[in-house]
Amino acid sequence: MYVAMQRIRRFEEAIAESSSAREFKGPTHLYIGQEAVAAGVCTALEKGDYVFGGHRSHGHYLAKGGSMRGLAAEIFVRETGCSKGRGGSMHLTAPEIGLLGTSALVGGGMGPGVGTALASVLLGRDHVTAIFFGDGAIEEGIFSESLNFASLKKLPVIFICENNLYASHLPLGVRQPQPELFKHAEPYGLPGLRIDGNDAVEVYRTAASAVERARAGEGPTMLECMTYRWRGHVGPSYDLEYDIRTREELDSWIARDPIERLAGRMAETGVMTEAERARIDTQVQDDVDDSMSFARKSPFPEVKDLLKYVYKD
Ligand SMILES: Cc1ncc(C[n+]2csc(CCOP(=O)(O)OP(=O)(O)O)c2C)c(N)n1
Ligand SMILES: [Mg+2]
Repeated sequence: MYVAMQRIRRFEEAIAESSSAREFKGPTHLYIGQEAVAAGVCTALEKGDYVFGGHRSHGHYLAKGGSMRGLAAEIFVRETGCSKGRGGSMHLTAPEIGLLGTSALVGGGMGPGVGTALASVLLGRDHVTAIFFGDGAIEEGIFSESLNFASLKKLPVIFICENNLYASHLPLGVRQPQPELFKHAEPYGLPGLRIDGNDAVEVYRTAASAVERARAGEGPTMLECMTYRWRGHVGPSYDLEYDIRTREELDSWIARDPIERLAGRMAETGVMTEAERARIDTQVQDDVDDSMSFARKSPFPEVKDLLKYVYKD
């Protein structure tokens, strides 16, 4: 989980810098600060399990085992990208690792995710589907439809709501009459749990129980993971200039950095020495540098191929 989180953090820091330098076009929603959710959940999944995400899904892709080169090249919209440069940051596909798609539509992963879980059951396979979405997706109709159907059919789904307290520039308090989002699970008859989304171990343990329950045919679970994105809604800035959130609020969440918390715990318990940490970090940085130069050197798709992959033969 430490490696997975560091890969996300360092990769996105490089992307933030590259975005500021206007090296690529297209909106990029950074996940920095939320890494423990992707790392904890994906560590609880098997290779054959499925993942769906949204507009802020670089972390889900990397934690499930997606190629960093493929992600960097996709953000740079190059032919070598995971979606062959047709999708960009918000439309990632990597079926080889079970990531069937991320979507720019808020809540857009829910319908296809529940459908995938239904397919697993109909085909007699024991795969679990994890669907990541933000607190904003609770406000979409597909949220209710998906929880209802998944619960009714006892589908092997984990609904992971990453509650980072904001949907673009609107705080939760001006959008929701009650702030405990996990309670939305109850009327549909599935367990809803709120957990510390900045504690990778807690996320892993809770996700592992939900996965076990799903695989045993006992139905879906909804997890509300309390977390915070350090950067603003879109792009590398911190959104402190808009009078939406305060420096104090941001600092209080930086003090709860999920990476430092896990690293501290690992150091205390003797699981990872300083030297091991330094070796891992160097390797991660080398991978990040390699992926960025791979993306920069890769060709753009050609105009004549614009309609290629629009439909599969
Ligand atoms: C169906 C739909 N409505 C509105 C938007 C515009 N939009 C893009 S991201 C976003 C906020 C999403 O917030 P949340 O789900 O909490 O995810 P976060 O950005 O916090 O990770 C909105 C409203 C959209 N992409 N799709
Ligand atoms: Mg949000």
